[in-house]
Amino acid sequence: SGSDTNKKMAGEEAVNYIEDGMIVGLGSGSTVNFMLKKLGERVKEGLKVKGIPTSIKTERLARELGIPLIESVNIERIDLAIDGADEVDNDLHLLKGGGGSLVREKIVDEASDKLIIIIDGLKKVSHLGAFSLPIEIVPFGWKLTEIQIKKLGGIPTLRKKNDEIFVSDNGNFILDCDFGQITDPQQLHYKLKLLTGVVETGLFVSITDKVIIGRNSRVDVLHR
Ligand code: DER
Repeated sequence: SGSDTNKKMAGEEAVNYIEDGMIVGLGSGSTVNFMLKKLGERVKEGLKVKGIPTSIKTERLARELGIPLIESVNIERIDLAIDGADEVDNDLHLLKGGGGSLVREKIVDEASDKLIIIIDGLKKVSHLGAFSLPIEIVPFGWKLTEIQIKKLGGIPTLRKKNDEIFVSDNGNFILDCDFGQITDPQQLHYKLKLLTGVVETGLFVSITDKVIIGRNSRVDVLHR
């Protein structure tokens, strides 16, 4: 599909920013999967990298592709993280979590010296919020947390997968919350993060260095 072509272009362009000897944060999602396939080729050609995966699905694919991985407990710094996003606004703030990996993604992405986001053009928006905001919450008392989120103006939906409650790699639930247009992502993130049952939100504010956009059969690069 058109967006696959765009995702592939963006993903493969991002690999050009990976230098020999780097520790690289490996994001999650279908755009990142295109990046991983290209990175696997470069590793076969001799590129020396160590990857830190942000989800079990990324870990599996990276292993399949022969990309050397480092244990998360041993990680002390990350040179470059490459990740996808569901929406990117004009200040390069992100709405992420569509794939359910937002907690490990944010741990890696915010710790990294550099963060490159790879998207197809459809995800570049003027304001975040057309896509519901994923919020990872503790399963205990999840309906009480849901009530707190409603008080902040959100309309939460418990994420399901094949009619079962979706459980993240960290054993938590995810509420996909409609807040309408999000004009101040920092403020909304802070308010949500204060709620006891909230583990993390999909608002990645002021941490992106570069966005590589695949659109109209070319790649555009945006800098913060
Ligand atoms: O969950 C996430 O934040 C992922 O990055 C994901 O939403 C990006 O999705 P895609 O690359 O499959 O479109």
